[in-house]
Amino acid sequence: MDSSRNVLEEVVEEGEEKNGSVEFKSQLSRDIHLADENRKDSLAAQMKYRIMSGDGEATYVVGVTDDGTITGLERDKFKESIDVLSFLASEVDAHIDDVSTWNETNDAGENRIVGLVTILNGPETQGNTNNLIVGTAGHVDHGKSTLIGSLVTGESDDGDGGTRAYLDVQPHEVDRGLSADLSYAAYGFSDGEVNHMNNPNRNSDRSKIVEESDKVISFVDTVGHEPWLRTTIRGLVGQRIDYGLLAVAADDGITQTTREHLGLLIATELPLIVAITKTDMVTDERVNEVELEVEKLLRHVDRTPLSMVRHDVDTAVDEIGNSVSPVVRTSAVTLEGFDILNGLFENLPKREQEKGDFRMYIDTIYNVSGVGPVVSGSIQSGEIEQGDELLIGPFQDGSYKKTKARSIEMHYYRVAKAQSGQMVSIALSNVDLDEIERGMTLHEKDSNPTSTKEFEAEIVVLNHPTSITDGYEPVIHLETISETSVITPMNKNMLAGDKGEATFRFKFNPHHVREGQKFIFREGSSKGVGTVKKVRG
Ligand SMILES: Nc1nc2c(ncn2[C@@H]2O[C@H](COP(=O)(O)OP(=O)(O)OP(=O)(O)O)[C@@H](O)[C@H]2O)c(=O)[nH]1
Ligand SMILES: [Mg+2]
Repeated sequence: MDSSRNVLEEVVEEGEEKNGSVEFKSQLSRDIHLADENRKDSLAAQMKYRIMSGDGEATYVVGVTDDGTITGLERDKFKESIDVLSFLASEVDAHIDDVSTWNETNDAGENRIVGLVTILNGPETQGNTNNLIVGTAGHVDHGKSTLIGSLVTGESDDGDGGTRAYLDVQPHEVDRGLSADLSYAAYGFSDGEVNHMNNPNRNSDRSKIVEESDKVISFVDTVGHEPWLRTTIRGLVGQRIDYGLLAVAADDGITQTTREHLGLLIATELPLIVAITKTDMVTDERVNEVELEVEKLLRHVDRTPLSMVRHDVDTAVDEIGNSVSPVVRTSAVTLEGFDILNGLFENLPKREQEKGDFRMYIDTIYNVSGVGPVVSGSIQSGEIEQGDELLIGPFQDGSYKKTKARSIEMHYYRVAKAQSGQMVSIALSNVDLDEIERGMTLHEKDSNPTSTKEFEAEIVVLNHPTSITDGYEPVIHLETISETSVITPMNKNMLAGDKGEATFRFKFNPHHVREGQKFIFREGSSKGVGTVKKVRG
């Protein structure tokens, strides 16, 4: 128990003054306190009043009844109460500055939590702008999730799926030992120290990383299992990834999936780090052999391998780019190579960011009860501030609709502002959950966003069993858009390896498409990459 418990006792002793800045709450729940507009408004008004009474600072005592009886709350209910307070604070342009907690044992001998929450007027300062987004790729079971799990926690793996559990959280993933959806994790650096997480599944651990680090590394962990290629592509083209991290297991070596994922990373022009994983499982000779294979493969796609056995982190940081790719030997069991990876992530620069109007492609849509729809994705350009009016769309008829950013979070950490290259979740108002779809965009309110059904592109056919002719209907993956299109090549009958021009028409919905965007198209085993040349409307 915290020795400063007398702080709590003093506050409780003084009680809730009618005109003061202290408010007691036994419990706050989304369903009761946020679902009803009247109740929500009056709680927000009360908070505003408390903040004013305290000259910009209010204290909420959570787990204590109006008359000062300390009842405490179970962990989940306490957390939900804090979430509700955080939401109310954002409604009145304030933020939670600090939460102190104490453990109480109730009469039944159960462990309960009481907390003192300090709320300050004004929005929170900007979240971490110094950040990197790293996307994983590689064959199924080659150790992607394990590498990320061990990196962010600093814990070694048992070689039997121990640390990937932090990334594979859905029951069917745990059962089968396969990642089935994208997962996200983060760790950070401050003053040369690594800030690890104890448990990446705990939202509070993730928000702490953002709060405490000078630089935050966010990972998008993709999936290696072939049937989920669509998800892998979504992870690699749908976020503003700064670096790709390709895992190649030292025992299996390079596989067809390795080649395929490398192809995707190269097509999207991402700088790349190759991690040879599981070095603890094989002999040194075998590791050398796999590294040679990797070097050969990289040269084949016009990248120069930079062996981290022979070069240091500074050299890699200077040289990495679209031509040079560092190759690092790693083991999640012995933690070989982890210093090098940490050194790289701490020092690698973020890719250049687009300035201009705010724009974000929506990746995932959540419903948070009492709050409404929350969308997540990486900001493509510009800045966003809590309270900004935005446009969302395009809808079926090509139109956009007004919405508003009620609040913004980075890895569960509430921020007042965010900018291009950051991965955020944005709570929206004036729009219904079932109207929003992945692939839609958010824009600054006066930016007049376009909507497109048809565009011209320059394409390269990577793999196609026969020849591409009119009427071929591939799925286009462009940012977070993934939709069937009808292709009309300018030069008929393009074969694998051919370069040319083609027109694409989305089959169902219009989307926001911009000149210069890169995309991937595929149907079955055939694939190609393209660059948008002209948007036709
Ligand atoms: N010995 C040893 N085992 C490892 C290492 N890295 C991963 N493993 C084991 O390899 C298995 C597969 O690892 P995952 O991290 O799930 O592989 P993945 O690439 O994420 O697989 P998918 O997400 O399904 O594509 C797990 O049982 C891990 O414990 C390592 O460095 N050494
Ligand atoms: Mg995985």
